[in-house]
Amino acid sequence: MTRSSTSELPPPDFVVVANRLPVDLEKLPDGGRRWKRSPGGLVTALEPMLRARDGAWIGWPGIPDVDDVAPLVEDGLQLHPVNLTAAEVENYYEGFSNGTLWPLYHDVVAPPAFHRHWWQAYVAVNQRFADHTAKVAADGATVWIQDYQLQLMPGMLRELRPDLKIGFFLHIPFPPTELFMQLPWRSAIVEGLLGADVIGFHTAGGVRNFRWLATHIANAGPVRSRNELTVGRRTVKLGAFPISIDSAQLDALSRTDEVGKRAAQIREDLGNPKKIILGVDRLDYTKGIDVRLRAFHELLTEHRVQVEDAVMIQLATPSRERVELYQRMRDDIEMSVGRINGEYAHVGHPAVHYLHQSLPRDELAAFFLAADVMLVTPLRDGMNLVAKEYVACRHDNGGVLVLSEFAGAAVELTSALLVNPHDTDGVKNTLYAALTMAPEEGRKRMRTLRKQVMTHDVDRWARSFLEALGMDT
Ligand code: GDG
Repeated sequence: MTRSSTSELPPPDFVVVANRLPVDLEKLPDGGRRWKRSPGGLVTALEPMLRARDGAWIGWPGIPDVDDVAPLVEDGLQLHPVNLTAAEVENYYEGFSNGTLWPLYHDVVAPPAFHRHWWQAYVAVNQRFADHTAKVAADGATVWIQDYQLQLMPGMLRELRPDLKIGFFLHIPFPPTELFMQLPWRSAIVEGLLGADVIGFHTAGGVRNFRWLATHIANAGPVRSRNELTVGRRTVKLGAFPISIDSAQLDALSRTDEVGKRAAQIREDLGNPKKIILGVDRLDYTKGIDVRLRAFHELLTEHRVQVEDAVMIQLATPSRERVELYQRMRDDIEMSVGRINGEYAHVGHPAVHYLHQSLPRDELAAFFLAADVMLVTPLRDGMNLVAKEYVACRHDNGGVLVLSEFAGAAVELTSALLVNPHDTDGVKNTLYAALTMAPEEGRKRMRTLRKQVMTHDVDRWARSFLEALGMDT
């Protein structure tokens, strides 16, 4: 990694703004600090375009109260840290973003909390991001703002810099209007978003919900077409841009000898069961981990599945651990795992293997390759990349994907076995159908799924959004 100061570079004409930078700042025991890469799908997709254009990324470096961190350049990419105080992390991030917006936008599967001091922090932090971006971006630059933490920013930035092209993409669902209307600050959010030239959602449902709100509770004028609104003298485009993964890279990784051998080893370590059932999620109450544990438990209780034949693995990445609701949910899930194992495990053969850990990417690919049935059962999910990653890893056309109708991915992955996660009998019977599916039908479905995932990757997603914004990709 080559690093230098940003003062040597021209102002960027392509800027990505997200709550987090693609690198994390870490405090060392000796009081020093160092940067650590935190690669995610978004970074992989946007990095080549950012580097090709002297691009910049603006975001929080992940630890509070560090206002002395200078911008840096990493391999040609400018990184601009925005500081958050410890109180702002609590009120803007854990509070308004994850305690109000996250549950509200996920169909209130947990009750959202409405606190005025959380909202005030959200306004202040969005303004800081807007001020910072206004200073950094070149004349006429393209600015792409990411996700629910920064919904006020498009409007704030337009006030400061009307010359910019501003795009906004929401990574989580945009909720039904009746639920959104609960939000005391609903008009401010819709008007903030309308500051963008293009507002992107994962699905057409999100577009519909937003269009209704824009014309009923905010300052949008007549609808010019299904996907265009008039706001003052501007036209705001709305669109469904289903995000994806780096499909080719994951396909190649899963074809390596190392991953193939590791998948075989996992199977052997589990005692060569006939079927391996897998779940992979951030430990979040929206992901429906409890739903699939219940379905598996009932299949065991009804003797339709024997523990000698089928084993379940749940990989749960630690997430939002400071939030009380997440701590309680973790306890509940761990209690269910304990109960199922208490009733059905044999010594040396648990029914459910549960890992509350984050695993390296190649290890994850090996689990995908080893799993006969992949259970993706969120109560609501913007897209769900895990479903697409599973498909990308199945170069052998093996494996069956069980997918919630309430994940954005269900719009594209129609050859999965689709389930309603609120219907326990439905999930249970579908899991049973997946476990007993004729291999030829499984392969046929997987081939169709792979056609979709391999041709619709994250690069295509980014390009289609940026082209809608008028950028020459
Ligand atoms: C939000 C929206 C939308 C998980 N465990 C490990 C690990 N992961 C990786 C997965 C996947 C990612 O994390 C999770 O992505 P999801 O899409 O499933 O879910 P969210 O984190 O909730 O993402 C979602 C997404 O944004 C993009 O717009 O699809 O709807 O909620 O890539 O593989 N990665 C590694 N070790 C793990 O243990 N390395």
